[in-house]
Amino acid sequence: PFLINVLNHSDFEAGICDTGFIENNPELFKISTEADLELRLLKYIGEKSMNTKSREFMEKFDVPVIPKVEVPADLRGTKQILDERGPEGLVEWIKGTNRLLLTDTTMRDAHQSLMATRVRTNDMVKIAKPTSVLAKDLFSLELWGGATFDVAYRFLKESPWERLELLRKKIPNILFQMLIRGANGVGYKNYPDNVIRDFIKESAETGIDVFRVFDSLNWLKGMEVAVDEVLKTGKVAEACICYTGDILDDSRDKYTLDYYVKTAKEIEKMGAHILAIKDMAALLKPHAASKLVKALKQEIGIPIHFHTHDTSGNGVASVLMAAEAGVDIVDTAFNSMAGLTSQPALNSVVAALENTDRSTGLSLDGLQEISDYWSAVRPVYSQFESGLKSGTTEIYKNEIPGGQYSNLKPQVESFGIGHRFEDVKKMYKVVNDMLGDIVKVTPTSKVVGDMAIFMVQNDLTPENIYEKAKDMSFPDSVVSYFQGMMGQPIGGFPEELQKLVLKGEEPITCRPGELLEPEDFDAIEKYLTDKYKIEFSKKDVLAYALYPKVFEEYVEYVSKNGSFTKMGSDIYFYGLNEEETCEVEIEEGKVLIIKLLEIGRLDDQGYRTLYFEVNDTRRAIKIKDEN
Ligand code: 3PY
Ligand code: ZN
Repeated sequence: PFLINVLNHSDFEAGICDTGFIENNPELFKISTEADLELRLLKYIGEKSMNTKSREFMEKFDVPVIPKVEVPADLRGTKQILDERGPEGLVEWIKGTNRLLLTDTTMRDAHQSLMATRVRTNDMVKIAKPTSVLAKDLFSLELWGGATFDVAYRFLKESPWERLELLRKKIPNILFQMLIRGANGVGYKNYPDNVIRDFIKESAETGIDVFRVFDSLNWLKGMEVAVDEVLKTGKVAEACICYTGDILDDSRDKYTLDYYVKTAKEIEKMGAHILAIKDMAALLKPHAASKLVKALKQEIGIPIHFHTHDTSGNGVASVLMAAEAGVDIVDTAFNSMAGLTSQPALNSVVAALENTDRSTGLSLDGLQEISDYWSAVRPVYSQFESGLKSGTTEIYKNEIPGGQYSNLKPQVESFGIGHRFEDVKKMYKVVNDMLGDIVKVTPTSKVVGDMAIFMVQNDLTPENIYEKAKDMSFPDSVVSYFQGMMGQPIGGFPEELQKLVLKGEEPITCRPGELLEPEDFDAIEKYLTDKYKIEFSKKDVLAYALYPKVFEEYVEYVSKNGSFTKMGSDIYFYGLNEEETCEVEIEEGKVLIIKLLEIGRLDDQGYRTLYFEVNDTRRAIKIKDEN
């Protein structure tokens, strides 16, 4: 690139150059970083174009239409209510509102549960402004937390913090909500208290308003630190009862109506502003939803927010019955991103309640445009979908959470036993029974999933495991669970199995945070700065504290290959076909028009030359053919 800059320089062309030419023209080097950016971009697109098997699907992608909107000068929403009146004022407002309030989960749980959390920031940012106008009467947008943090760094090579900042700028009027796994933060294990506290502080400062906090065993101690910290930030603390079992089935006596009411009362006592019923595996049947909400409404005074999935096909029915029973807020997703393992359909709920006393106040025309946008975005991610084509009542048996379902299949495949997915699902229930019927949600759902895969892989059964697995080491998550590092399950651990897994090690019974040394953030910052010779923010340090390996791999990837966050997702995943053109924004306002002219013949070293046209200039680049 440097040589090109020299040759293109006007002084050089005019022959006016002496020995000071290079020293006097520092821009020669500046342009070279741009050329370098271009080179890395072509390399990325070239590799995808040549080596992605499913590139032929490209033609089927429609260009998503971004609705045109005028932003009114007085655009207001729930965010302004919180900012002006504080969380207590917001709670009063919710209580005084009779319309059913809706949360849209498209940018968090919906894609987590449908397509393994792979939706990229770019696709979210494009629809952000229209969402702020056309869906201004939503209660909140759930768009952060859960698995999005990890997946953004790990698979999409983008910063989840940057995603939050960008969305916040474009949506100033609707509450932003995140899911936080209590002491497990946005990870799969307990973290030291100062990691949880500082993470919440930083998230609140960056734009999160409503923190939905849960514990994966409904162990209230596991939520205490997180709820306490949210209360300190002045944001909204929404604490969960995770729903499992079936309150309509008298033969299941572990998770009864009384159990949920008692837990909800304790949550109210903790100081939570809102109670969430977190039905992560879509087990709360319509009549059970009505029964539970009615009972809770009688026993607690804080608003109730209902979260469910549609895996059984009963999701909208459960939402409507909860609404009739007086629930305040429900989670839904725009229709094209709803249903099955995702949330019940937002537009359908809005339509169903029009002209009733629980009418949502949202306008269907605008919501349709947003749904159409997501409908065109979705096919790009089809490679990550689970293949589930219809609602299934089998979920009432295996109790697999929606967010885990779309991940479980690739996980099973990665162990080379993809053909035994059905066996793994059956084993999931067997393992749950072996553990004494536990609440299953991240990370305990992963414990059950990992253990189920381990059992299928090794032909283990509840009967032969004590003999056959005597000398086997169990998956890390299973060991950590039995050590007590994810908290204490209701009814305790099954002792014999615990002994088999721990092999003599003593489990803990206190809160893991009491034993974990506080994280030394300054030491992390020093380590990262010394190693990579660039500046790291508190956000980066927290990301490292949560996911050291994943974060470092992200830093290394971006410094080696560049950042492709502004590239359209079709190109990002599939590259270009010959003769096809795309536009890529390399920085704010700077766009490259890239055409793939031809993929050349295979040379004897296994490389091909790819010919591109970039803003009318021809470029050639050699790439290894991995096919
Ligand atoms: C998560 O923890 O990511 C979940 O979605 C749990 O339901
Ligand atoms: Zn969920």
